[in-house]
Order: sequence, then C-alpha cells, then structure tokens
Amino acid sequence: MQRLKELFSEKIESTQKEVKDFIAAHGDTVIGEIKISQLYGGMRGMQALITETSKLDPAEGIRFRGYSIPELQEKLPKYPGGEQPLPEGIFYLMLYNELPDDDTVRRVSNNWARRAQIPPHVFKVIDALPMHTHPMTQFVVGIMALRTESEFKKAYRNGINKSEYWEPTYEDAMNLIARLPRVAAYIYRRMYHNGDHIEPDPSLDWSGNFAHMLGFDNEEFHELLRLYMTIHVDHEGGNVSAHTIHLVGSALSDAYQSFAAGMNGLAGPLHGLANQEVIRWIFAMRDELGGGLPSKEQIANYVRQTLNDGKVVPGFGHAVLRKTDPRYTAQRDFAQKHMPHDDLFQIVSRVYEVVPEILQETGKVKNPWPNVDAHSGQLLMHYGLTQYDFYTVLFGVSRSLGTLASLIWDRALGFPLERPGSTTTELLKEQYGKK
Ligand code: FAM
Repeated sequence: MQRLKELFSEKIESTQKEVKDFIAAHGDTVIGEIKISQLYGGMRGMQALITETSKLDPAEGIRFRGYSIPELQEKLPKYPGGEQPLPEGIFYLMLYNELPDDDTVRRVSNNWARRAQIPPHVFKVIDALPMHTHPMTQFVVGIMALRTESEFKKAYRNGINKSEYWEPTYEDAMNLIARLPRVAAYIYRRMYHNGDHIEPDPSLDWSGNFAHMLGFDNEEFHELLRLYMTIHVDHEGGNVSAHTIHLVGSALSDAYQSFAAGMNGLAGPLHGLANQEVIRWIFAMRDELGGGLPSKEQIANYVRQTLNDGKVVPGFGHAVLRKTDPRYTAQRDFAQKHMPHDDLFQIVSRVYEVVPEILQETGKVKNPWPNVDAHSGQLLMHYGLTQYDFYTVLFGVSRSLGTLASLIWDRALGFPLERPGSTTTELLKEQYGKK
C-alpha cells in the first residue's frame, strides 16, 4: 500500500474508537431544540451533521481543523519563493488532521500527478456538448464521464466488506481530485481558446499545473490560484455543495456521483455561481453609470435599485456568517499587495464601503457583509481570466479538496444512510396549532 494511504489507514482505527467511545458515553445528550420556523426556514442554526474537516463560526469565520486562514498562510508549506499555501497542504491537514511538512506536501503533489491520466472518452463526451453549454454543466458531465474509473463501483459489485469502504473511496477521491484540473482546463481552452489545449506539466504543483493548463504562466497568477484553491476548499458541512456530497455519498453512491451532485448545488446562484454573478452585477452597474469609478452615491442608488427589483446583491450575505468573510479579507489583502491601483479593485472596495449599510437598512438581511464571492472575480479579471461564466468551475475544483476528504472520513467512520424525517403543515397544526 502507498505510504500516504498507509498513513491514513493508521489513523482510522483510533478515530473510530474515539467516536465510538464518545457516542457510548454521550450519545443521549440533547444538544438543542428544533423550532417550527427552522423547518420552513432552511434549517438555519440546526446542528445536524458531523463534518470533521472544518467548522464555521458566525462571528469568526472558517477554521480548518482548528486553523484560521491567516494561521494556515503562515504554517502551511509554500511553493519555492511563493507566499501562498500549496492547496495540497490544506487537503492533507483536512484528511490527516495534522499539519504537513514540505516533503509531505511534495508527496501529495507527486501522488496526484501520477493519478492525473484522463480516459480519452471524457474529452469526447465534453466535445459532444454545444459550445454555449455553461461551463458548470460541462464540468458535471466531465465528472460523470470519469465515473467509468470508479474503484468503489467495482469493489461494491465484487462484494466488498463494509469495513473496507474507505479504501476505494480514498482511491476515487484522490483520482478525482488529481483529474479535475485537467477536465476544467479542457473546458476552458475548448470554450475560450478554440480548443488550443495545453498539456500538463507534472513538474509543477497541482494548482500551478492547473494555471499552466489554463494558459497562465505568470507566477503571480500561480500564487493567486494557490490562494484561491486553498480558501475555497471547505466551509463546514451544511453548505449546499458539501451537504449534497455527504448526503448522496451516504447512499454509497461513489465519489464521482456524490461530487457531481454537489457541483450541481454549487452551480446555484445563491451558492457558488455568485462569483460570476458579482462580476456581471458590477459590469452592469458600471455600464449603466457610463464606465469609470462610480461615486459612492451612484453605487448606493444602484444597490437600492437592485433591491427594489426584487433581486439579491451578489457577493453579500451568508447563511451562517455574521461578519466580513475572512476569505474576502484574504483576497483583499492579496489585491492590496499586488494590484492596489486596479480599476476593478477600486470599484469592489467602494462597493464594500456602501453595500453593508444599505442591506442593514432593509432590516431583514441578517449578514450584510461580503462573502468569498464579492472579491474573487476581480482578482481573476486582473490577470486576464475574464470569462466569468467559468469562475464557478474554479470554485468547484477547489471544493473537491474539502468535500472529498470529508467523504473518505464518512466511509471510514461508517456513517449510515442519511434520512431525516419530514412532516406536514397539517400535522404540525394538529399537534401544535391549538397552543
Ligand atoms: N441581497 C439582497 N437580499 C439579501 C441578501 C443580499 N445579498 N442576503 C440576504 N438577503 C435577503 C434574503 O433574500 C431574505 O429576503 P426575503 O426574506 O425577502 O426572502 C432576507 O434577506 C433574509 O435572508 P438572510 O437570512 O439574511 O440570508 P439567508 O441565510 O436566507 O441567505 C444567502 C444567505 C447567501 C443565500 C443570501 O445572503 C444571498 O442571497 N446572498 C447573495 C448571493 C450570494 O452572494 N451567495 C453566495 C454565498 C456564498 F457564501 C457561497 O455560498 N459561495
């Protein structure tokens, strides 16, 4: 068995025991109550899942196995001469629950490079799609086309013992993570560069190779993509993409089926598609206001018009966060360091100054602050990745790291089929309506 896989298998038994003992001792402890409003309101605030890889605190933001983004920017290994963490490092942290050293991160990079072969039929399936097919649709089709390679599917058919489910899931997850950049780059080059595809450079790290295959060899862009791929990996377990992947996987659907389902959730405008919607909204505002840097008042009027039209202001708000998203702050810091005078950065900054107060004025927006999507498009635009319909694919490639690490643990810990109950308004009225 490979060293990385062996290292993981050595962690399973102790973690299984820890969880088993904890449930035995505290399984009957009540940790909260459920209100009727939560059943109609998207289950906000209901602790209903176990997701070991990360936890989102409304007041502080995301922590990955207890570490904040600034802590990881300091502690995780970087590319030689680089300042941003290598995404291989945060994956290792989430799966193995320990900080990796340079050598371990290099081992993950090399492992993924060895796994990155794509069966030719995958490209043929993508090429069969009309060129105007949304990149996220092409991405999901590509993921499902890769499913022919599923180790779990094969193992289950051959009668695998449930105690070993984690192993083919590990293989599928590592293979899928390794192959997603190539599938994503294929879609990008097909749509925006006349199918002028770029071969992988296995000497590069996972994210650097992704940037290379997209057609960007600017080292500063490689650094941006390492930051981007690191901060989008996970956001605890209840967001639509993570929750879907966990739920579908609980039926013993394999990593390909589960991840494809999650990517359809990520493609929703209220979730991962918001990164493209932010740029579309800013460009529409800039065009309507005649170009250049809009005044704060002009932006305020445009925001109010958006709200009056019954639309959301993309990039602001969050179902859990109640402060500026630290993933936004990390991107803002990068922009301030590398492109302080970028025109679009000036607009994004001014939108940040204006929007929260107006959203607060509505009296209904619980979190008026920017989320991860409010900044990401500006950074990509700066380096020439201007095709914003593609942005959610980048988000999806990164999200594979957290959600598939989590899926491996779901199988390793033997999590059962997920099956919450449902009720009806009629029954609730009968039961509680008389009070
Ligand atoms: N612009 C306008 N209205 C907003 C808003 C925004 N940015 N954020 C929340 N609201 C509204 C929301 O639509 C709801 O209105 P109604 O009562 O009329 O339905 C009200 O404020 C209460 O909503 P909430 O409790 O504050 O937020 P939710 O938990 O229901 O929704 C979001 C959270 C993220 C779906 C919501 O903030 C939103 O639609 N934001 C804009 C889209 C976006 O940026 N999504 C990306 C989120 C990001 F984290 C990600 O997943 N990548």
